Amino acid sequence: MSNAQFKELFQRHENNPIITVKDFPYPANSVFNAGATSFGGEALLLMRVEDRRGISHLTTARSEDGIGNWRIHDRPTLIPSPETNPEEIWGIEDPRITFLEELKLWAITYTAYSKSGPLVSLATTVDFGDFERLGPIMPPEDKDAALFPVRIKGRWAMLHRPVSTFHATGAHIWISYSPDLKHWGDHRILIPARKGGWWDAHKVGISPPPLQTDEGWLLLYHGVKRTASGAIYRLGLALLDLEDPCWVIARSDEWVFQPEEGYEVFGDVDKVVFPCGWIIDGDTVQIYYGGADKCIALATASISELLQWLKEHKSFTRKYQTTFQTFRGNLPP
Ligand code: BMA
Repeated sequence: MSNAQFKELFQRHENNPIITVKDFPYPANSVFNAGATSFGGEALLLMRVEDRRGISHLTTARSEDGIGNWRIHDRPTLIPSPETNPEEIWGIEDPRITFLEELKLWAITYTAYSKSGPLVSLATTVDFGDFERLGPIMPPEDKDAALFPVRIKGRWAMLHRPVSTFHATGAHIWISYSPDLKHWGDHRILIPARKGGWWDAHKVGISPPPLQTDEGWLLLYHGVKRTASGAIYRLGLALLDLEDPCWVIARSDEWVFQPEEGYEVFGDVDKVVFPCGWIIDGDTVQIYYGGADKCIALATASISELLQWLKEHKSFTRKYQTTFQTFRGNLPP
């Protein structure tokens, strides 16, 4: 598979990067890693903005076509609130937005940077003006959380990425369940980081929220490879069973998108592509990703092409369910 073929899966927009701090109505160091959704007939981004102290907050941008003429909120939309939520003392980061049809609201999972490390917090909104904080839902260290949009067999489900001090095994994508969005359990490892020289050895994490397709839940996830000159953040695909997402139907061996353009390779953190949101329009998905922790860029892809590619490139043909037991003895390499 050549890089040219990867480019056919994801087309970078010619105006990339589509948002930088130069577009900002107030001073900031960087804008990146934005959650995305359709709101009021427009594209809405909830962007991670790092201020000039190094602390992140979230700010909305709206656009009719999701490409240009972004209307950026003239001040931070959701700021860390350490007085009420001490876990937000060092900022709030990397939001993933899921519309929960049943509750008629948007749920936002984000990283709260606490004195004990990053953790997963949840807030809800109906208008992206006022937000209700539900507080921390996973203790540190945990991040890269995204909700499924519907209940699975009566419970809410969430992907997330805890990190244990037992580093030997790497940091993996887990799935957990909740009756009420607040109390989470039935935790299990879903997509393990591979080992050795793999592009997704060491650390993996979900990127945008799971996307419901006829063939299963489509996942776009990031994998981190450590090299002598630092980490490289690339993207891969996986597919989960629609009825029971504990079952992994497919996972790509190869990455499908990687830092190549200048705005992806050079920034505050070099060689990072980091999507937190995508917006679906028929068969087209618009993927909003952070470039090198400095800017926001856009790529588009065809969902049917992604599914077809995954079918042809998956690393195994049987479904597997990851449990603690199989994790020890019976994983893909
Ligand atoms: C991850 C997250 C992202 C960031 C990436 C690269 O751990 O913190 O916010 O984009 O590292 O620095």
